[in-house]
Parts: sequence; structure tokens; C-alpha cells
Amino acid sequence: LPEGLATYVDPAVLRTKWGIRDAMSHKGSYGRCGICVGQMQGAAMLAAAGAARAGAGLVILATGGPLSHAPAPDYVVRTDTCSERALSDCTSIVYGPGLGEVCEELVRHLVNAGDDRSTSVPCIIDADGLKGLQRDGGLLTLGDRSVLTPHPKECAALLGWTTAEVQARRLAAVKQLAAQTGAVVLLKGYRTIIATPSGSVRVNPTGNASLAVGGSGDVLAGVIGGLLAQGLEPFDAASLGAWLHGRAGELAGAALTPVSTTASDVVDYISRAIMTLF
Ligand code: NPW
Ligand code: AMP
Ligand code: MG
Repeated sequence: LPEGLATYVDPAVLRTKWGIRDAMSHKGSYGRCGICVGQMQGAAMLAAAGAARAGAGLVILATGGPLSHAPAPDYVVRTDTCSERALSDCTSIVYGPGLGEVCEELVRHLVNAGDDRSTSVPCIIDADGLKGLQRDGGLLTLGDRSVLTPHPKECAALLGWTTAEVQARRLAAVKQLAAQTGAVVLLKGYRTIIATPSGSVRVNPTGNASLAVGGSGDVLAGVIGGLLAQGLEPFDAASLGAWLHGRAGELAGAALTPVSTTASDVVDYISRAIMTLF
């Protein structure tokens, strides 16, 4: 860890900010996490499961059309061609996993909403949603309540670097993307790094190659969305989300072997990861 430039994500700090449920609380106390459903619906279902396991009071699937397979009964499904309306009461929005096509109008809504803290909804933009941030050779600027979660190839595409350049200079890459977009940025991979636009940086110590499987990042997006819905600040939501997701991957890999761990297994181990936080 480069001395003075970053700290490790610290579970002792994060457990003081999250996870204890007041006896008088109810589902409305834990927020509503909206998940935008696109072409690859499995990715949205994994994100929904991640958000639910991370404690969101309600998980809402916003879909423009019929779902190809029945979602778990835990989620509310809203079919609305204008997802902006379907998401209007959400306290966080997950945009990108499995989306395929980006909806320019919705991206503009998320970006504009992020500009004003009084009306903004914290959102996490991942996967295909990140493509919507590219404009006229530059990048859209977001409010500091947004979290971007690129993997190295997605980060490279946004910065105009090669993937190898990002991997060789991960700290510089994540800091530059955060400064350029005004969002909290989480750069995935072994030793995930989280940076704020003002230059604070944390490195996540959990996670291993059990997580190197399709859908794993979609689960992470949901976990962070679930934490944002509960009111955690974006830097903390991204840090805690990465820590829990990484620990869930370690526990799933230890029980099931890293070779055969699936993204759904990672979901199933989030509860046990939470137990190890306390
Ligand atoms: P390579 O192979 O090294 O050149 P893509 P995607 C690189 C959805 N999904 N370190 C690596 O590049 C997602 O949500 C749906 C270094 C890798 O081949 C998206 O919407 C699922 N390089 C969409 O599919 C489950 C790394 O990136 C390439 C890296 C496309 O997302 C699967 C892949 O990137 C999937 O999540 C690392 N740590 N990590 C479903 N069940 O519906 C990644 N790379 O081409 O953007 O494809 O990530 O699969
Ligand atoms: P995605 O590429 O979007 O599916 O995201 C993959 C997720 O798995 C990210 O959270 C990565 O940080 C994590 N991951 C993948 N490979 C590793 C690894 N070798 N060590 C730690 N985490 C990993
Ligand atoms: Mg992904």
C-alpha cells in the first residue's frame, strides 16, 4: 500500500456506521433500491439479490417489458416504459448491469439529479451504464452521490487508456476517473481501489479469485445499491460493499472451492460475510 496515499477499507470503522437495526424500525427505514432491468435480465436479478442481502428495505425491478423468467417473490416489479417514473420514489438506483442499450434520457436524468443534493438520488452506474457517460470525446460530470464501478477494461474505455495501462497504474487511473467525473469511483480487480473526486483513496483487502466469474460484478453493484438505499455516504457504501462482497467470495470459495463458486453462491454468502463484520 503506497504510504500516505491510501488506507485499507477498515471494517472497524464501517461497522460503527451500519448494520444495527433499531427495534422500532420498519422496511421504510431501510430505503428502496431501484434496479434497471435491460437485455440480460440475469444480471439485474443478481444485482437485486445483492441489494436485498445487503439490507435494502425494498428492491424494485424497473423493466420496460415482460421479464423472461420469474423473479424471486421478494422484489416489486414495475413495468413502465419510462423507468424514470418507475424509479421516482427510490432512495438509490442501480443502472447498468446487463443493460445492453443505454437510455440517453435516463442517463441525463441520473446525471442531472446528481447535480443537486436536495433532489438527487444516489445512483450506482456499472457495466453497460458506464458507456452512457461518454459524450463528444469527453465524459459527463456527475454529482458526488454517484458511484461508478468499472472493471479495468471499462475504466480504460472511459479514460481513453489501454487496459494494460490501467492495470500498471491502478491508483492513478481510479483517481483520475473520480476527478474527471466528480463521482466516487471503484476500480475492480485484485485489491479493488475506491477513490473520491477530492482524492481520498481506500484499498479493499478482501476478495480472491473465487470472484472471477460472470455475474460477480453485478452482485457487487446490487450490494452497493442496497447500502446507498439505506443512506450510507457513497464512499462508505462503495467501501463496505467491496469489503462484504470480497469476504462473501472468500467464504463461498472456502466452502465450495474457488473453481465452482458462482455469482449466486456469492449472494448466498453475503449474510455470513455480514456476520464476520461484527
Ligand atoms: P480481456 O479478456 O482481458 O481482454 P466486457 P462483461 C476485462 C453483463 N453480464 N482485470 C477482460 O478483458 C454485464 O452486467 C451479464 C483485467 C474481460 O474479458 C454487462 O452488462 C450476466 N481485465 C455485460 O454482461 C453475467 C479485466 O473485461 C472483459 C478484469 C458485459 O459485461 C455476466 C470483459 O468485459 C455479465 O456480468 C480484471 N479484473 N475484469 C448475466 N447473467 O446476465 C474484466 N476485465 O466485455 O465489458 O463484458 O464484463 O462480461
Ligand atoms: P465484473 O468483471 O464486473 O463481473 O466484476 C468482477 C468482480 O469480481 C469485481 O468485484 C472484482 O473485483 C472481483 N474479482 C474478480 N477477480 C478477482 C480476483 N482475482 N481477486 C479479487 N477480486 C476479484
Ligand atoms: Mg460487470
